[in-house]
Amino acid sequence: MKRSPEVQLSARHYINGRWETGVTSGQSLNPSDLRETVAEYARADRSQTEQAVRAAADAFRVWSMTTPQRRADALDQIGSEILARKDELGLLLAREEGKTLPEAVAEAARAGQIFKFFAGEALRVGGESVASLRPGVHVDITREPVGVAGLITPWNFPLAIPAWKIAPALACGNAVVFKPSELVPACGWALAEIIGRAALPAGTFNLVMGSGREVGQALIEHPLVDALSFTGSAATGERVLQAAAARRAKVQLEMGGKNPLVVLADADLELAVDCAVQGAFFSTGQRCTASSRLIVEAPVHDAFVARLKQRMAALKVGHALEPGVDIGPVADRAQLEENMAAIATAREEGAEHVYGGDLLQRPSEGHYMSPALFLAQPNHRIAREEIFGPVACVLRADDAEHALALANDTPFGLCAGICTNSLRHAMHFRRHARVGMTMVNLPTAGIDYHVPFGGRKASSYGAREQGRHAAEFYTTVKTGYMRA
Ligand code: TXE
Repeated sequence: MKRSPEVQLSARHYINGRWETGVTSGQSLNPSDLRETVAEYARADRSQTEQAVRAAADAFRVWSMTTPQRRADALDQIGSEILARKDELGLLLAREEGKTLPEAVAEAARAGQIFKFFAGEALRVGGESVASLRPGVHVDITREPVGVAGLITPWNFPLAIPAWKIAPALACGNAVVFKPSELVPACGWALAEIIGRAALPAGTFNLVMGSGREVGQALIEHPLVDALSFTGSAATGERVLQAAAARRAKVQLEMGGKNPLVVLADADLELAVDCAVQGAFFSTGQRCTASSRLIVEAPVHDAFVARLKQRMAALKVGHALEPGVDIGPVADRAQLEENMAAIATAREEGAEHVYGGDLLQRPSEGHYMSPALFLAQPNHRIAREEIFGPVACVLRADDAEHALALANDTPFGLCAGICTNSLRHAMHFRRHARVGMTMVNLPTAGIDYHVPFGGRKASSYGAREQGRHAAEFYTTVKTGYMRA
């Protein structure tokens, strides 16, 4: 097995164009091998966060007046460097977050592609001209940058999620203060290190690391932060929303999911099982788009469960850098404990255990567990609450209409998938699933970067992320009237 390198990074904040040590420091560990410290990182307090916000507010005056070409060139340079270094960045990601090396390298490449995409978008921020109701008057509608964007990200996609917030923010002319999750500071730092080389005016992009309670809270409450984009838990999202609303800041939230994958009796069963395995268990189930509710029509229920169980037994759980591993470790101890507690609750509530859900020993000490599958009732907590681990349940549906009703019976509304060979059922499901994204004969997880991402209900709030729609959040509309 390939051993992870022993290199330990020293990750500092990036504030006003300078690398700064923290008020205190912390360590990130490799969840595949807890003996390995991945990074020693700087932790900020409120006053250091304040410095970053002030630097961004000053830089905004300069950056917001740069030409689209300048912004496009900077983003293109960042994207090129990420792509050129995707293997190295992927290795760091796999070591720090625990997703398998191929998944991690693909995510690093995705981050590069996102910067490239928004390099183009910097040139395309436009407006419209409208005939006025009054003679001799011209009306135009333009988009301007919002100001300082506070970007708060989780640990599960430590390169791609920051990229899909930072790139559109900069493309539209905003200044950025970026706070990555405490679990993955080295990935945040690696991105900042590349962005720092793109010759942006000092203060245009700032990285501050540290706790959510201190750094995150300081950012969401700061009166100079004009826009807040957050991805993480529902509880923290609620806090961000309240803080933003209290001072009328623009806000965008991406939170959890409890995404259904419906399998109808006419589906290609092999394809449906593939979709379930990929959607529920890859990336260790740590995706807000994970298929954690598998809703299966009665005639194929037992055959589906039997095949899925067989496939699960063949999945290899292990060190993220080991070739052939399908599922890496859980990202940290707290998440592993939550997964185990959810499994215990499922058993207590009477969900029928089908497979897995056990702690596993591997040659290196890490947060390993086998993927878990239960047969559940719609009222079981395993069928209602986001677990954020490799844990899925199967719900039995009487027919397609019942399957749709079960799919919508959730507080969440991020993504919903259906496996069917019927165009009629597929179209009906796409129209009536109360979510932001639908998938037909595809896993619920796995998205394109050039189209909108986001959901409804408890999953998301505010404008969509990604693609051209990202400009909705990172710009503000101005209507100009003029008599010539
Ligand atoms: O989230 P938090 P965590 C869900 C998933 C997981 C749970 C906990 O269910 O088990 O969230 O993960 C910052 N003010 N998702 O603890 O705490 C924090 O430092 C401002 C789903 O990582 O919400 C981090 O940078 N910021 C999700 C970010 O918020 C604060 C992906 C997210 O942390 C803050 C990850 C505060 N008061 C977890 N407190 C998805 N939708 O994909 C914390 N933060």
